[in-house]
Formats: sequence, C-alpha cells, structure tokens
Amino acid sequence: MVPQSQSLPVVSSHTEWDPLEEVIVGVADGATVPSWHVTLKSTMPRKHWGFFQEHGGKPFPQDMVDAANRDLDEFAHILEAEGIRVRRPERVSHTKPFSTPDWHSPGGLYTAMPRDLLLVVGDHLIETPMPWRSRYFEVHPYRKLLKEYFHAGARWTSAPKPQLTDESFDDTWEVPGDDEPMRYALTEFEPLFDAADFVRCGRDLFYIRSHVTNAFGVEWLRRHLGSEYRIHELKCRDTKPMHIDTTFMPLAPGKLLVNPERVDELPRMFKSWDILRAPPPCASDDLILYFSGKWLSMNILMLDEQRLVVDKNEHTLIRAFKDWGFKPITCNFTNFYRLGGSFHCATLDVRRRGVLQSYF
Ligand code: DAV
Repeated sequence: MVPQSQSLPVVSSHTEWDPLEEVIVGVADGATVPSWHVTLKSTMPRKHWGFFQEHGGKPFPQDMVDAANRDLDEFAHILEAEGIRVRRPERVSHTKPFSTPDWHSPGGLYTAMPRDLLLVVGDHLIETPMPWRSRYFEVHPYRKLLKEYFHAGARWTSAPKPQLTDESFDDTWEVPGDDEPMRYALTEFEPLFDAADFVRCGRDLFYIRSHVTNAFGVEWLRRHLGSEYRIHELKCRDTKPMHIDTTFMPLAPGKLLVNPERVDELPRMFKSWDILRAPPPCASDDLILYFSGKWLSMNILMLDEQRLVVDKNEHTLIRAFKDWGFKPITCNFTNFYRLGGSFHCATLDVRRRGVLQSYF
C-alpha cells in the first residue's frame, strides 16, 4: 500500500518513477559561460572548446536565455496541469567573480540544473561537492527552498565542502587514444561528485565514475547513507562521462532505458528486467549544443510508472515509448538543450509518493 501524502515527509523520493508530487524546476536566468579548466576539457564537445576559452565569465546571449526560459515555463505548466507542485529557485546573475584563498573564478554557471547539485535519497536532502569551480556557490539560489524544507522537517546536509585546489585535478589530462585505458580528470585528493551521476531504484543506487565523480566521493555517499542502501557502479563506454542520466534511466520497476552506444554490459541484477534500447536521437546537426551531445533525448522525467515528459521533436523515441506501453507527454525543449540538459537535469524531485523497498 502506498501511504497517503499527508504522512510523507516533505522531502521524500526513493525512485525515479514513484508518483511525483513536488518538484524543483530550474531557471535559465543569469546563465554564464564557465571558464576554461581541465574539467571542461574532459567533458565538453571538442568543437566548442574555443567558445569556452574565449567567453568564460561572460553571460550567455539574452535571446538564448529567454528561449530556454520559455521551454522551462512550458514544462512547468505541463507539470502543474498534471497535478504536481512546481517550485522555482531564485533568479540571480552568475556573472559575479569570486575567489577562495586558493583560486579565482570569473563567474558562475547557472541555476538551470538542480539535478546536478542536490541529491534526494529517501528523506535525505544532500548538497553535493561538485568539482567545477564555477559551480562553487551554485546552491545559493536554492537555499530559500532548502530552508523552507528544513523548517517543514527535512533532513538537510551538505557533503564536505571541497577545496578544489590544483591537487583535485589531473592537469596533464588528455583525451585518451582508442587503445588507451580510461583516465579521469579528477584525482582522489578529496570527495567529489555531481548528484546527476547517481540514479535511484529504492534500496539500490547506480552511478558512473566520471570526470565529475571520483571514488572518494562515492565512498563518502556510501558511508553517509549507511547500510540501508547499496551503491553499484555502472560501467559505460564514454570517453567524456559526465552524469548518468543520458546513459542509463530506470523508468519503472523492471524497465530500464539504456543508451545503446554507451552500455555494453549491465549488472547481473538486471537479468529479469526489460532492457529498452533508446533509438537514435532526432536533434538536428545544426543545433549548437555547447555542453553535451544529442543523447539529451534520453533525459526524460518520469511522473509515475507510465507518464513521462519527453521532447516534442524526439519522434522516434516518442513512438518507442508508446510501443513500450508508456504515456509520453511532449514539451518543446530544444532551446533548453543548449544549456546542456533536458527534463531530468532541469528538475529535482523533492517528493514522490512511495516507500523504500528493494526492486531486485
Ligand atoms: O553529452 O550525454 C549530458 C549531461 C547531462 N547533464 C552528454 C552529457
């Protein structure tokens, strides 16, 4: 039996698919080009390296921000029409420079992707130790909401604040050749991870090692969550991994969406699950994606075990979802894609109706 929402803590979400009740949707306002660093070199498309090198610290053009905000507002209205409470962070500029005793950043990034910096596991609400220096203060526009959730009873923690000195990064990192083993741009100097490298299936969490998540960070999370949870690594084929949610997306109990270009083998525990291979993305080659590839198509948001939000232009995937028995709801999101994410990245599911259980 699923409990009544009245008895749920204000922050409570165990899976990617339990019925969604409350969600934070990001805003594009104030989006700023992050400054060049080895953590960008290791993750950003090579054809856009020059863009970051040239424009770091400058705001993105206003028309691009406005168009992304139009997509976000359409998305927020769709969620509200489906009966979900939508919350938005504060709209701030990210162009202010900042420093620590060890380094300087000419600006921040954006408030567009709550998925990257906040992790909800059950009733734990965790601010994650992100390795991009430009993102050091990114949680501030969410703090008003976080304090409200705390006052309403949420358990709120922040992982150890990273120092992000040069010791945290392998400055000699180069794109590995075809036969070379994977190397990561992060060292093991301190715990580092982006929340978006993790997905939740009740007592089991899955993650990828990436250029924004090191082993020390995973160990910190494992110990923080304790013996109620099991954390499993997913091996993926990707030379510039950053975030699991364009590679591996659990959709419902027994249903897993995978990126066929990146996933060769799955943990044995998925043997009895339906493995749904995402069809090729439909985005046009003319679409300039500074931060990512086209597999943002897979970055959908489940509203429950059937309803999901998917980009209106991803015709092949929409058809596939229907064939697989889901109820896709379409939304224009191509303008938002340009900031490097889609529906899953742009949201944080604060509360989903459900209880902690094992699906394996
Ligand atoms: O190109 O698949 C997506 C990053 C989503 N936050 C990619 C990276």
